[in-house]
Amino acid sequence: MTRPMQQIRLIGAPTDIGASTRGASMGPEALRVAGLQATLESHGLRVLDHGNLIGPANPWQPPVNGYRHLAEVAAWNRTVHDAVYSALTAGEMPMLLGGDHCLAIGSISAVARHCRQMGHPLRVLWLDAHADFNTHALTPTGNTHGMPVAVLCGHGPPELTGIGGTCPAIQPSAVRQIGIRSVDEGEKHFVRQSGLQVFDMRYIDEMGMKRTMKAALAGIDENTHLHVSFDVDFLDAVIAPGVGTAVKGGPTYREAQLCMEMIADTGRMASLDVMELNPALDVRNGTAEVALELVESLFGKSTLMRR
Ligand code: B3U
Ligand code: MN
Ligand code: MN
Repeated sequence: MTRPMQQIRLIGAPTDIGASTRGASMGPEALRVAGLQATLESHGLRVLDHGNLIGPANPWQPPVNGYRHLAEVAAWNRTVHDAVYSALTAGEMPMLLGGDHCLAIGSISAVARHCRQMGHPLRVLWLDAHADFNTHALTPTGNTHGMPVAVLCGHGPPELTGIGGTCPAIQPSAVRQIGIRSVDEGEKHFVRQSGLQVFDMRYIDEMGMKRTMKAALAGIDENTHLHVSFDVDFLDAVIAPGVGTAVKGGPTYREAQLCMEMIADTGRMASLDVMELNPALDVRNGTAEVALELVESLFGKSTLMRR
């Protein structure tokens, strides 16, 4: 923990409006109970908890035209957009506490808007078991937490693609996906067609996490705004059972830790989402604790002084 630190603004988004399982709405509180603010402060970071955003309840209805709860998803994402954008405008580092991953639409569209205004190149690191690149035509579930990357790249309904003021909010070339191991059939073709750079588990197995992260971070410079969208199901299900859609065969604790440390080493992380934590499926809040330990690594916690 060496850098002079920007203030971190915690923004809770307690909803599971885009998810397939209820319970991610309790994610922000689980991170607080695990000691998020005090732990970060113990490393000398300045942290302000802005509390929870408010949005529509989850009506738990079936999909309509390939989307579940589109109006409510749009409302939540507009609110998240505004909260993240005002943190960035205030010069603070937004940390969005999800909530399901559909909320990355609001978060990253705000980050992209800020980057356009400041003239900063944007790099999005998408840490996830899933590509989240479905559309209403491709989705097997209608759940919008399987769609945020596609929406941000301009593929989706205008009430979502337009939230950040410009459609598309980002280009696929800004994104690096890491840890991917569950992609639906139609989604696979669309990922390939879009040119997204995906470092899937096979890549990580063959190359190791060190080379994976070197490749994912290549090309960033001192102007780059690095946004990390951390879906907790990125982690192997053995260490992180408290997520709605756990998938076997993910990064181990050690691989995930190295991934986070290498991100920290860039000194460029300027916004963060911690998503999909589901305390209803967790054991003694252990997944929140693991997520928090990895967030500490993201902010530069290391075993020894680094040269
Ligand atoms: N691809 C599936 C499953 C899924 C995506 N993201 C999560 N689950 N968390 C879908 O529903 O689109
Ligand atoms: Mn996700
Ligand atoms: Mn996921």
